[in-house]
Amino acid sequence: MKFETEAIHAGEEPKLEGAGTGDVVVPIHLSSTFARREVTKPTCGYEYSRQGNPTREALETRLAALEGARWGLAFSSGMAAETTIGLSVLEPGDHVVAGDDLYGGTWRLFERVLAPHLGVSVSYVDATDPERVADALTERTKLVWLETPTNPLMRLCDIEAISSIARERGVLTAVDNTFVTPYFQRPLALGADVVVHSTSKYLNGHSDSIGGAVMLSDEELHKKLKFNQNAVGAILSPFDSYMVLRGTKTLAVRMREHEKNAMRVAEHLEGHPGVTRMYYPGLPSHPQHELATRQMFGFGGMLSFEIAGGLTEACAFLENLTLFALAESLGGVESLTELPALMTHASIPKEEREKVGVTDSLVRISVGIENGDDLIEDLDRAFASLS
Ligand code: P1T
Repeated sequence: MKFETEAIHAGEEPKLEGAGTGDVVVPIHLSSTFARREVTKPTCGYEYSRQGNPTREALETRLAALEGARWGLAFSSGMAAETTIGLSVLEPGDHVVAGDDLYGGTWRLFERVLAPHLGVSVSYVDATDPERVADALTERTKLVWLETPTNPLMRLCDIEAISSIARERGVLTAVDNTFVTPYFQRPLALGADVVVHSTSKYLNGHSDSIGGAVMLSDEELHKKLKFNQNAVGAILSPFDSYMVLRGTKTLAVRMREHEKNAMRVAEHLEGHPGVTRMYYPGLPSHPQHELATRQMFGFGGMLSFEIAGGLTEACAFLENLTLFALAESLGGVESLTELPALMTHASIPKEEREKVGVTDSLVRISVGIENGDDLIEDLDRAFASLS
């Protein structure tokens, strides 16, 4: 089946046999526990909702289908998904190679939690160059962690090249596919071992649920993740599972509209006197535009730019927008904008983030699916108010 069809049907086929009720939409199974006839085995396959829940399982089937994975697991947040991967793959003394442009919360998890409490070390490298990843691998490296496109600088990592380097050395590659979703990029088909998502973003798509997901095809690793997810309790609730199931049904149409508007906004901003640098992989001027056309089926709805001036101009611009909400997060139908340096990436020390290019004048936009004319008008008005 094609993507649009899987997005609507996978995991949600009506059950007309046996005790099935023919629901076209999977019900929200709120029961926290499940009765059984015999002490030694669960009669209907479920024991307790932390361990397994029918609504969550429907979502997990859907998510696996969309990423071309054998298994999906739905977590209480993107960070819960990342934490569970860390706990399942890493042991004290292990080493991680991570891209140097990452969501601030991921950096915080590595530096403030996994490094001090699990005793692992993390090297951050410019993963736009696969050779730098190769050079950073050591005998103790267990995991390569990539975001592509990166948050917030929209840089790309060559998933195929990096996964193949890592695999040769017996190292797992995990790709955070939150920014473009499986509609535009399928990391597992390019050789990655694990895909991670914040479903709080495009997969749910309506800025009204926090969740995370992991998709993978390795049986051993799936077992470990499932065990650890249950052990630490990092599960998505039945209600949120339903929300993400509902959201994924329109993922394809939403992503097409996000991209159409993002391209329009990117082209408009690229020539704007108030903008000194644009970051959108769909623009031919993006240094990795060729990789973008090869690795992705589209360019997504996220973009960043450097505003002329500095922090003062950036803050004034953001505060003068009326249609774009000034808010963290991304991937909802409504346009959002933010200042990574002081918002989503504030947990990274200033010197670290500036080394990578996350400056005080970097503005990030999650382009929504409103009418493009209205978006351009709002941006132009906010620029005009600066002069
Ligand atoms: O917020 P949560 O669902 O826990 O997901 C964390 C996360 C993981 N990976 C990426 C690439 C992300 O962007 C995020 C969350 N990011 C934001 C809230 C943000 O505004 O960038």
